[in-house]
Amino acid sequence: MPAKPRLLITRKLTDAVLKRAARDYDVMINAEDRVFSTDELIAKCQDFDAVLPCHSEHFTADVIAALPDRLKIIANHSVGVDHVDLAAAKDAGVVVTNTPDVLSDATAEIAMLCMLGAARRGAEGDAMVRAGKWDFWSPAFMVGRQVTGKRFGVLGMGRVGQVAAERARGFGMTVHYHNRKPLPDHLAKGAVFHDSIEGLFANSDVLSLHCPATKDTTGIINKDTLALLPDRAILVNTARGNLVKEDDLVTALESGKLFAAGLDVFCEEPGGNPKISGLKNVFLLPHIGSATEETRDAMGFRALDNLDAYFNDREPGDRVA
Ligand code: 8YV
Repeated sequence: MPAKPRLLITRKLTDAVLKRAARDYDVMINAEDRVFSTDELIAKCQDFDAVLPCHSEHFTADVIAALPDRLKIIANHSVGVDHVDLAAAKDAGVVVTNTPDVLSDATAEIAMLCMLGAARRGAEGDAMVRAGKWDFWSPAFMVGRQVTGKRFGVLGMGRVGQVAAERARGFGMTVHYHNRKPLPDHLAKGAVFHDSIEGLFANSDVLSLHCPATKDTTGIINKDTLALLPDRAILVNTARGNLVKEDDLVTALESGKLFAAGLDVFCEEPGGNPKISGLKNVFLLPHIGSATEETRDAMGFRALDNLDAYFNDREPGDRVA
């Protein structure tokens, strides 16, 4: 690399990542670690050759149009890229990269936590003990659903979905999935392929969402598709909130059509949905699927690997636009 390229890092990354970034780039960080408004994001980007954002920064077509000519790469610290208008980036000649693989284990762990928390009434039990309201016990007390032997349905059997399936097998579950195409046997590992979501949903005692948020998948969980699930199924979402029509989810949780839901993501973030958090049969987390020490380092390093490639005239390994 000639002179150090100027790099804007929009959120607080780990010390190890910032140390490496400062070694190789002329770095500006967001010391307050708060989300920039759209105007701030545009203004901040003006003096930079590259930006390393999180999913909290929205690179809409308008933002991309307002980027300076010198800024030619958005190296995301996320696997999801629904916060970036990829078509607009491509038209503007701005390279976009993401961080796949390195967060699959952490996110699959959170999917298991959400599944078990929902099935075994984890939030309800925790709240009761914490509030000093645990004053009764009986064999009929706090009885949940067991996942052993049940069917784990994966919508989107990509990298995270495959690890989640592997973890679910550890609980004695059988795996069903829907993708556009069946996986080769060595990746499917015996999981049953369904060529339609109708087929998958009808065979999912637990349905776990692992597909990206696109115009085709927005609202894919709605009153019609929830009706396809077996009665008393469990929904797990560690992917993106807008895959789910939240009002329809609330109705299904209130009616008992769904036994419970375990959710790490919401349409409104941060914050969540008060109609959902008012229910007993939910286990809720604040979008922490990839939030482990190991994975935060690995995501930051992967984003820097992509930047290093770009600034050394190599194709970034994780280019998505
Ligand atoms: C992150 C995520 O929390 O990678 C994604 O798509 O949603 C999460 O892993 C986040 O984007 C971190 O920047």
